[in-house]
Amino acid sequence: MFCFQCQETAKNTGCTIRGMCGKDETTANLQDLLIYTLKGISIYAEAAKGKGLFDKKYGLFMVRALFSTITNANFDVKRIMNLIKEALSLREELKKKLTPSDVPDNLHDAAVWFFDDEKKIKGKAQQVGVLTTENEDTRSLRELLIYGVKGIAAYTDHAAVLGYEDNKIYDFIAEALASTTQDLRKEDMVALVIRAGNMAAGAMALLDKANTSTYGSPEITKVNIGVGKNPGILISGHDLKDMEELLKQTENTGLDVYTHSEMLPANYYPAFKKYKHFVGNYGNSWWKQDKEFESFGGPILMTTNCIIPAKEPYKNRIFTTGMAGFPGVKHIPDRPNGGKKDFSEIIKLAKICQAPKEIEKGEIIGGFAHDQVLKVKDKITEMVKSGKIKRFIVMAGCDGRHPTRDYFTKVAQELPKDTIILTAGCAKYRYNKLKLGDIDGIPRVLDAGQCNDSYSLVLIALSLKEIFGLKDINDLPISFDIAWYEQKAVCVLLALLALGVKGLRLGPTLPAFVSPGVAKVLIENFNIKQIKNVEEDIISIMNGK
Ligand code: SF4
Ligand code: SF3
Repeated sequence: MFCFQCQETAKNTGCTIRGMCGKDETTANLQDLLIYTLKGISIYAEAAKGKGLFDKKYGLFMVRALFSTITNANFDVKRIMNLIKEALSLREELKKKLTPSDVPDNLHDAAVWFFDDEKKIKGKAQQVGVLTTENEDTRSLRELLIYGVKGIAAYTDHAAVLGYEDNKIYDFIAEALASTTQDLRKEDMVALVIRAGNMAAGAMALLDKANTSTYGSPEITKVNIGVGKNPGILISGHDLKDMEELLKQTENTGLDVYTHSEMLPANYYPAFKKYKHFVGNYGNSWWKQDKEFESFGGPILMTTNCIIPAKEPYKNRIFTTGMAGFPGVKHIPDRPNGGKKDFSEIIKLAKICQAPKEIEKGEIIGGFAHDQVLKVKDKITEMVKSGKIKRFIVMAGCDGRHPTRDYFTKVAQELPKDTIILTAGCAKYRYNKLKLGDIDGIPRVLDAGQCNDSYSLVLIALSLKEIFGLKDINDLPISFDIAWYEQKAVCVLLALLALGVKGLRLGPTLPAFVSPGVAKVLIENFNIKQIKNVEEDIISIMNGK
């Protein structure tokens, strides 16, 4: 196996024996083959362009399959194997719809390979990995594009679950994947990466529309982080439809519902706040789940990433659904057409569990998505003009295990008191429980929501640019100090670059999949920097550098 798609990759070069995330060799190789087979579908999708043959069915399948390969989403060999078989059958179906003249000569192997024997499929899976692209810069650009596309796919799937789809996104995903089977010039590959950034912004906008039209605009909310006396169900991941159905099915059962990690922002939505048994958030970001799931005591529902290999104390209480999966962990099947998921097994189990063990007390505040922040834009503008707010620092992104991520806690603590931190994603857990105070009633940490709600931060920045009559977003008193871990953060990063953000800091390390040659392009065009140390970075940030 060879996998270097996330920030925790071994030695910051690549996982080769087993993933640092716990992914085993067979799963890693099969995920490579799944991507490879999606490239095959994409080759036919490109050939079918403009004929209306590559319809939503294929697009949505590709999106869900890509989602299953995101870090910490799905470790289940059987599910990945089934997705490969389905991909092969959809590829053949699409191919049959084309006339021979549509199909290019010398088809790439991704478009023609076929086995139905699982042993042979596993053999094939060993031959199609990332390292088959020999040129380091070509490999780097292809993978940067694919990882951005994986993030786009995750957000697109969430929007589709709520009934919001956009064919343009499906078409782009097919174009991007097909491009990685061609020998393109570096400039053309870079251009595709930038287009992926635009598409990423589009996917986040679509998801924002889906979420806010369905559940209302997030509201500024104090979220309880303590526990009640009833047994509870803990829900994690990013899928709001699962949240809705769980809340409905647990009403009047005597059970409480708590969010974990990236589900925390569900607490900000009017449609969820109305449930009395939705009592708050339990715990921190994904990597603390081994301890927190143990002390929670009740069932846990993982709707998406980040799941880590399930530990003994809670192995029989954890469930996956959607594209999440782990071998030996019970999976709640997809909702039937027009129907609902059935969470009755989780509810039954919760009733015989103990109430959660308290690990902290108090409240945290969030819900500063675009709608709420833009309502007070006049006040914010005034505070910037009068010098009460000197600078905004966007510290969105992902959290991770590595101790060097302390950097983000320390930056939050040591930034001057006249700065505001804008955040989204699970990166916030590095500082959202610190007492950082407020500026004239505006908290110094404004949490917009999940990682996809970075879109809100972009809207806020673009609106401030208008208000101040600036031509360039980089002329605003805003700095970007982004924490990354998995591929959704890559998607958010590409969106920021496509929107013209320059001088962004990224950490704790630069991605292993960015070759020195590609790093040079990113530095020359976007002045991307790796985080250094707290003191130097704060000085530079405050100087707008
Ligand atoms: Fe390694 Fe990350 Fe890939 Fe897991 S997802 S195998 S930790 S690079
Ligand atoms: Fe976190 Fe996995 Fe990325 Fe949605 S839950 S931000 S790491």
